[in-house]
Amino acid sequence: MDLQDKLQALLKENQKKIEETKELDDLDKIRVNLLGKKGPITQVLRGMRDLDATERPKVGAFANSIRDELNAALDEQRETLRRERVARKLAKETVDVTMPGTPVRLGTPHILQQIIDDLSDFFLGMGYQIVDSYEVEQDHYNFEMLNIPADHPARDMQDTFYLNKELLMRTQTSAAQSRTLEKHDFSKGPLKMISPGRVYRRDTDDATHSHQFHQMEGLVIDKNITMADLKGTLLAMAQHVFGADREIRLRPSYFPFTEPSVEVDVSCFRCGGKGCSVCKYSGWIEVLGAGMVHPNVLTYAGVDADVYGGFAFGLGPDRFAMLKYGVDDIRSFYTDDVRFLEQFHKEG
Ligand code: FA5
Repeated sequence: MDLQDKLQALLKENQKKIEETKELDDLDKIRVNLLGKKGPITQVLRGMRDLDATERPKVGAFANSIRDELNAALDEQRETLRRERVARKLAKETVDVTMPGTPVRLGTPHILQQIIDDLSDFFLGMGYQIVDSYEVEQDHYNFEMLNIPADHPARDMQDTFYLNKELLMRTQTSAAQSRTLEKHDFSKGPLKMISPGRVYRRDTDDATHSHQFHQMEGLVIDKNITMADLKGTLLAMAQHVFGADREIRLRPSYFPFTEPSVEVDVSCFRCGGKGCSVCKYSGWIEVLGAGMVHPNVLTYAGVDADVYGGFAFGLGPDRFAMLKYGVDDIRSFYTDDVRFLEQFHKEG
């Protein structure tokens, strides 16, 4: 067999092999074996040394055309295999839009937010407006305007984080009182507001204290508001949150911005007032501070204290949630353990 026949046979045999190759990797191997330095074409071309000088260019040109044909066959098969591979991948990744989806686990509002939302709904229903106030507050509104001057001992119980001499993290939502009073136009009607939000104190964290917690302020100012209005409002609120059979009692207390001031207890919802571990066997649970707004607070805010008066209260949603759901550590609300929070899943 002369060289040309050998090359022709090589082409035939390999064209078939290339067409039958199913994997791109195998195709690469064939290319290297066939056209590489040690491949059969190179071997055949080495044989050209023995040819006549006149024959060499002819055989050389023929060898090149064979190599080109083999390259073309390789390229074509590569393209075919690549297309097949893409088609296979696409077929595998086809999305069946009729399949049911993977259910997404829905979250739920934080239990403290649920308590705040529920109380807000309750007070909205009684005609209160909801006021959002500053967490970074001026000493002026957090203390001075509430009848707590710089040297007042009541400040000791509410030490906080100071940003500078005048700015602090508010210690009580009562700071929202004067800001709202200053702006309120009494010719348009009474002021009835609640103001929920975070407050901060330099308290040491323990089971019942947190350095940041929530409060909800309530303030009602009009003509002829009496303590009976305060008591009626808080009784309705306590029955809404803790159950229709609840009673409340007021005990004398002291806040610089209310006079008289009271602590409000709710009859124990666990034992109904007989005495149990929840109410420490007293039948009552302390839930908030309140009182009739001190005339100084009204005067400082530019409201005529001889004409207007009213009541204020400040409650702690964290403590409400602890009591209502028997949570024994306030820190559970802030450590974001989903296993704890999921217990308060709210449907819808
Ligand atoms: C006040 O902060 C008054 N501003 C409340 C008030 C408003 C009285 C309007 C009169 C008129 P007190 O410091 O007691 O009061 O806090 C009120 C409530 O906040 C407490 O009953 C309690 O529920 C909650 N609280 C106080 N300190 C903490 C704390 N470290 N961690 C969690 N809750 C707290």
